[in-house]
Amino acid sequence: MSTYPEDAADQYRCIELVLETTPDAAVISNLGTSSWSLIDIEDRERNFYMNGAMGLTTATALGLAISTDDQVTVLDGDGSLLMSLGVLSTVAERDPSNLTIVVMNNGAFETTGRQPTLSKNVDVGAVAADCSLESWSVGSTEEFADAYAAAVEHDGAALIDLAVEPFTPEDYPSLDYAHSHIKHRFRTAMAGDR
Ligand SMILES: Cc1ncc(C[n+]2csc(CCOP(=O)(O)OP(=O)(O)O)c2C)c(N)n1
Ligand SMILES: [Mg+2]
Repeated sequence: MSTYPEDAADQYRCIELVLETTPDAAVISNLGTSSWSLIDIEDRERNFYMNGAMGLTTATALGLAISTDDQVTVLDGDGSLLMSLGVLSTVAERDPSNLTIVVMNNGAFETTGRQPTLSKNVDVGAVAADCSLESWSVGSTEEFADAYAAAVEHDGAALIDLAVEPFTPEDYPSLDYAHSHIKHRFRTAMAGDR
């Protein structure tokens, strides 16, 4: 059974909005559909694709956010975040103002065949708030645009629990970069203006 509303947000369009709103942000994308969408929209040097590694997207972004002043935006998945939900308490404690977490909550392990996740039982926005993290729960592309702008402006870390329709690009580009290439390209881009 689907757990997302009929009129849930469009994941692809929301990622386009992220790049339009914060064109210079470092974007850390969950493996699978988030990374496939991101690379299809724009294969930027400041994209870090979590190619193969599930459950560590937000933790990786937290480490980055406390080591740079630049905007860091995470495109996590509901399945991935639920694997390591405790990271939200650490994010809230460090509270870096340059960190924005977007949870692409499609209620499914979409990348591996749309098996249901347990996000149907978890109010991710409420969990984040309970960890003392600023959070928004939104369910449409229009609401996302406003929430993302507010989250980036917020003086502290912020999370957006975004209900999205399950989405797998029909003709997504294969993400066949070596892991070392992704790391080196990203690190060079981030260190470039230092
Ligand atoms: C530790 C680990 N467990 C399982 C997998 C297999 N796997 C790859 S993508 C994926 C689903 C990810 O679900 P979610 O984070 O909700 O993202 P979505 O696919 O819905 O965009 C799974 C189970 C993996 N790569 N690593
Ligand atoms: Mg998912």
